[in-house]
Formats: sequence, C-alpha cells, structure tokens
Amino acid sequence: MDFRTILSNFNVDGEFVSCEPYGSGHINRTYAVVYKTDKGNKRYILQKINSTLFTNVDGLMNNIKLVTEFNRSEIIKRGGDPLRESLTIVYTKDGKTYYKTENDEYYRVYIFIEGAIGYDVVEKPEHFYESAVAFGKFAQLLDRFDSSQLFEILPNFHNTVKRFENFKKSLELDKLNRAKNVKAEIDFALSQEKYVSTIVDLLESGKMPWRVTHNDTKLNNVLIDTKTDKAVCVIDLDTMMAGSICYDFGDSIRFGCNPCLEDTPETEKVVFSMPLFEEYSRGYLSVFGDTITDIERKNLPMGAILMTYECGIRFLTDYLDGDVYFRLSREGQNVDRTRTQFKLVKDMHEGYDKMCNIIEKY
Ligand code: ADP
Ligand code: GN1
Ligand code: MG
Repeated sequence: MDFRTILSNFNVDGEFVSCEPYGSGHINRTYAVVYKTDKGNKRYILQKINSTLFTNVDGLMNNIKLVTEFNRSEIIKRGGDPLRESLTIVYTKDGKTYYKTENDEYYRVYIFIEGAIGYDVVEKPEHFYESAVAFGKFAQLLDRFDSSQLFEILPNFHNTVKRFENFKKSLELDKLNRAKNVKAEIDFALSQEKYVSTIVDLLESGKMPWRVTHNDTKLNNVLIDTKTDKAVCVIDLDTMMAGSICYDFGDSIRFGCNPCLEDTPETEKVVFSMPLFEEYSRGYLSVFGDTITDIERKNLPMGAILMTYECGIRFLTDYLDGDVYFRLSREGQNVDRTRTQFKLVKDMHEGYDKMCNIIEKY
C-alpha cells in the first residue's frame, strides 16, 4: 500500500506533498510527511510500527495515549505548549491511534515537532546537559503517573541477567558459525558475568524502587531546539514500563559520553568522556535529586556500566543470531556497535571511583 493511501486514513490536513525516510532509529521505520495547507506546508511523522517486536500494538498505543494525555494536561497547567513539548498522536478518521493495513502492517502518525532535532552524538555539552534535565523532568512527571494503567510491553527488557542468558544461548547455538569472528568480544562479555545481577537483585529484593521508566533514553530520543539549544520534548515512548532509574540514567551515559557514533568502525577513537558524565549528572540530579533514593543514587555509575554492557551483549547476540533485531545499513555494523559499547565499559570500570565522586558532588 502506498503512503498516500495509508495517510488518507488519518486526520491529516491539506494535500499530500511528500513522504521521505527520516531519523536514525533502529526499530521502527520513520518518515517525514509534508502536506500543503492554506497556511503553508505542515509536517507529520509517519511510523511503521515494528509489529514483530511489539506484538500487542493496541497495548503499545494505549500506553502512549495515556502517557501523552497525562503529559499534555501537565504541560497546559504550567503554561507550556503541548504540541511542542509532548508527542501528539494524530488519530485515524475512525478514532483509532493506529491504522492496520490489509497485509497486517501497523502505522501511526504524530504531529511533527518543528525546529528541533535529535542528535546522534553530543555536538555541544549543553545539549547533553539539556537532555539530562529533560529526562530528569520526564522521570519526575512519571512519578505522579499511575503506573498500574500501563501494559508491560516488553517483559524483562532491561533484565541484564536474562539478556546474559540469551547471549549464552545464542553463543552455544552459534547458528551461522560467526562466533569465531568475535572471540575477543565474547571473552569480554563472559568476563563481566559477576556484575550482571547487581541492579536486578536490588529491584527484586525491594531495596531499589521500581518506577515508571522510559527505557530508551539515548540522546536522539530528546528533541533539542535548533535556535535556543534547549530540550523541547522526550520522544520514542514505545518502551515505557516499570524499571530502574539507574538504567534510564545509564542508557543516556552509554550513548552520550562517547565522542564517536554508536556504530563507529574506528573503535580506537571511542573513549568514555568524564566531563560529559559530569554534565549529565549535574543536569539529571538538578531536577531529580530530591526524588532519588540513596540506593538509586549510589548505583547510578553501575547503571551506566550495566546499560552499556547490556546493549553491547544485545548487539553481539544479534550478530550471532544473524542480525535479525537491530536495523543495519551495512554488514558488520552490530560488531562495530558491540566494540564501541565494550570499550566504553572498560573505560567506565577504570573511571568508576571518579564517577561515584561526581555523583556525590551533585
Ligand atoms: P525508533 O523507535 O525507531 O528509534 P523514534 O520514535 O525514536 O523511532 O523516531 C526516530 C527519529 O524520528 C527520532 O530520533 C527523531 O529524530 C524523529 N522523530 C520522531 N518523532 C518525531 C516528532 N514527533 N517530531 C519530529 N521528529 C520526530
Ligand atoms: C533501539 O529504537 P531506538 O533506535 O531508539 C533499542 C534500544 C537500544 C538502542 C541502541 C525497543 O533504540 O533498546 O538501546 O536501539 N530499542 C528497542 O541504539 O529495542
Ligand atoms: Mg528512537
């Protein structure tokens, strides 16, 4: 089915002009759509939802609807602009949050947030600081949201113990005989076993609180205003579920405290940036510092190590499985992604005490 026909099922204004691939997400397929109206061109985001992963699209979209509506009313209360500071779902003509085609493809449409972009690498430290404030505020907002309404969309998403087990299963199977190409990475992955249960144990024993978390807090999931350099909106709400705040903090660190792209083939240039770690910590704790518990605060550095490690074994597992999960634009990309993560993990272990001191400072 062509895009124009798909879009004709949604409440979009004007006349169709174009629909082009947009952004750099690894999971859904995202397009920027242009419509011509009397007041000039208007843009939308069209997404083909990855329904292989999100098998309950109804549950997924209901989560997003609940959170964006809650968000919207909070933004209006404080006098903000909900069309810019929150994702806004564009409904179908029959009032649904998504459209299903005859071939069982699922599409959704959001209002395009103009004048803001998601960065794949930190270009200015203030962007990273701003993203920390945005994710901190988002966490605080969700603290008041009734989490029992949310459907658990991807159970065990950040259960590092289960991720490690999955990695070992794929390694044992080695169905494409690829393990021989990544021996050093496999050895490193196995060497970290002693850490994998740290956060899971704290959550399961009740020592660390479960919270409603975003679970995919990388820098390109916050849109930053191109004129003011201020964070505008937290996006990509697909993985909102109960989790640990240490993982949300940690995923931002994993992605942002690296001068290179996540998939750089030049692993030798990857180095963990302590100054950027400090920027993010300062921003995050400036808004979430009063809410965070002692045990969470003390485990923020470990959250960063574990999220980076977990992401590394997810990329490695995907390589062993035949690159079936994360979208690739070239061969070997999952190996490069793995190497980047593992180099960062090594640097973080070395800098662990410094990371802890920075957290205590703020
Ligand atoms: P994925 O789950 O595949 O990462 P995202 O929801 O993060 O998909 O969208 C991919 C990219 O599209 C984002 O990184 C961002 O650049 C852009 N994007 C998504 N939603 C919007 C929006 N409402 N307005 C402007 N840009 C958006
Ligand atoms: C995926 O969808 P996207 O590109 O924002 C993945 C995250 C990984 C990330 C690595 C649902 O995020 O968990 O950390 O890639 N999302 C899902 O870049 O698996
Ligand atoms: Mg994304």
